[in-house]
Amino acid sequence: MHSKSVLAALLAPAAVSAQLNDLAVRAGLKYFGTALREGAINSDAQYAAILGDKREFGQLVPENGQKWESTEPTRGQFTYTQGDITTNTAKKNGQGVRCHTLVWYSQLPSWVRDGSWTKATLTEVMETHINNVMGHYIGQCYAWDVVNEAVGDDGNWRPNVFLSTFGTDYIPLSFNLAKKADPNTKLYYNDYNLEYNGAKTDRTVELVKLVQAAGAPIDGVGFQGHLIVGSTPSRSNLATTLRRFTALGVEVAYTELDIRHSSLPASSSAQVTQANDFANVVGSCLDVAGCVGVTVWSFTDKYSWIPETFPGQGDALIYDKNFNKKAAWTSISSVLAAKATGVPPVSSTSTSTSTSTSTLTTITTTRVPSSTVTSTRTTSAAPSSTSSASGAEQTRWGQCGGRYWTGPTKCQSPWTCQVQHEWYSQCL
Ligand code: 9MR
Repeated sequence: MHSKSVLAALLAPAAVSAQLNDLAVRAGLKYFGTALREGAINSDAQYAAILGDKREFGQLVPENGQKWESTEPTRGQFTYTQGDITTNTAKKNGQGVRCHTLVWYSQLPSWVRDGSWTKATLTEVMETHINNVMGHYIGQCYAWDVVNEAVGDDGNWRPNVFLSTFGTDYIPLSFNLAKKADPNTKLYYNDYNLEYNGAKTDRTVELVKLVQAAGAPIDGVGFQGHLIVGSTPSRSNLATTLRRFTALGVEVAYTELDIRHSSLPASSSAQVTQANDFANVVGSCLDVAGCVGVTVWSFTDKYSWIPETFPGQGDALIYDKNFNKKAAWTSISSVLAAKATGVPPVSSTSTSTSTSTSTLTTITTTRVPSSTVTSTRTTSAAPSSTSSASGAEQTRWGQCGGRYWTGPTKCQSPWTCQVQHEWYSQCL
């Protein structure tokens, strides 16, 4: 290489893509992550390629592989085949891991759930389980969801074998056992519907105080973020709710984010709403010191728990079933880039000068076409930063520019390359 170009390469800023984890880190978060579906990673190469790109997802969570029914289906017999899929994938790709979950009423084998226990015998069972599982993954988990979903939807303590044996004492007990098993990981309480700031949220505030009052360690609260398009709270209300917990001295994160359409197919305006809902959730995390990251509960509509649980609903994620980036992906990218660069999202088609949240609303609206999205795009959703522009034309919705972008800069007709922000131009 010519010495001048060597020098130029050395002096160039580290290549940063406009992908979500890179932007999230530049925006001050620790990661942007995704759940890993154990059944898909070895059978779906496109899924594996996007999930394994750490510029896009800096952190993985096993969707099911570390749960009690997977790790200790029979008393005293531990198996890590499923859980290791995630840690091995993360290791291979240089990604971090959130670990999920230890003490939960669901996906709990019947030998625990239906056993007849005293405090002493159930303590022994919990201690053995926590020691083994945390011991196996020691040093690999940024955080562990120690207790999951201990509060019912009505705000009362959720009935389960742990509550009936110990009362709420099982909660600080679980955190104490976890601390002994791995003193260096972050210990989280994790639940859904905390975002609405209602009775369930109040009880969860009480839970954190109860653990702290018992002298047990708790480092974080996970907001699962299983939300509904059009019913997602505003960015400022979400931030207010997150702050109820950071005020108690714990960190917070969105741990299982998805925003489902309640009927399908989603109209184009519902897709705009979904994009704005995602931007508001991610934006609220950016607005709160102590919100460390966002994890989506799978990234593609091809693999999601929702249709099984809520028939007729879904398309709740940021890539569609064919691995095309959705408007929701773009809106998240915009809100992260705005924070990363200190520049509110701007659009060549927007003249708004209002605050970043409402500007984003305007911009996102301009990004989504009036017809139903029927993208036929087949390009990789994670374009390589080393690919050449060499005359190739990007398809509708694809990236066509932005700082450090080295992929195609022209769009297929009739789409034109529109600047969304410094980091991202898109064929629209
Ligand atoms: O996504 C998980 C799905 O594959 C399982 O069938 C389901 C069983 O309960 O659990 C799903 O993940 C849940 C997570 O572990 C805890 N919060 C709610 C998630 C969605 O149900």
